[in-house]
Amino acid sequence: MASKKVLTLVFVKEPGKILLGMKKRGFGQGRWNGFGGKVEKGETILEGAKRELLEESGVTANSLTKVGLINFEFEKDPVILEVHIFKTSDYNGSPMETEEMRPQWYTDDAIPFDKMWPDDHLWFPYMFSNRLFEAYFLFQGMDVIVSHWIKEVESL
Ligand code: 6OG
Repeated sequence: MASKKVLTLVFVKEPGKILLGMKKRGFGQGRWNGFGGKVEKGETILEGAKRELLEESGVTANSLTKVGLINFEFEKDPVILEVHIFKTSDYNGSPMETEEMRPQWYTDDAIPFDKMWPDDHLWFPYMFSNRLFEAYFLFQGMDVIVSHWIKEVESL
């Protein structure tokens, strides 16, 4: 039986640029990504998203905007990752390096997709044009997308 793990992923956005973090350890190590992790028992998805952003980047989000929802499946792994993606331009604090992440600003036209999860370049255009989306990706290992779909949605 497939089980689900609920995770969050948050992008800090300024006009023309986006904050990414180099994952220094654990799942996705060596790749640039947003900030996030598992939602814990007793907290909402939004609370989990804000907590992980603060823990991993030192940034406090006052509000978060929904971006998309992706279900990731990995061949031969019964666990489905349900990742809730948000962005924020409404935050306090300056990004700082933590044990988990090394933050760095990138301009919107110079996103390092070759050093990110291979799904990202497929759905970043939705985020950048403010189109809400749902998506599914089936991975073989960490580098190969076997199948996927993405659709724009009215609400999440
Ligand atoms: P921890 O296990 O470190 O949280 N995540 C993914 N992000 C992208 N862009 N693509 C994927 O493709 C991902 N799979 C997981 C969710 C892991 C963090 O990595 C994100 C979490 O923010 C497979 O707690």
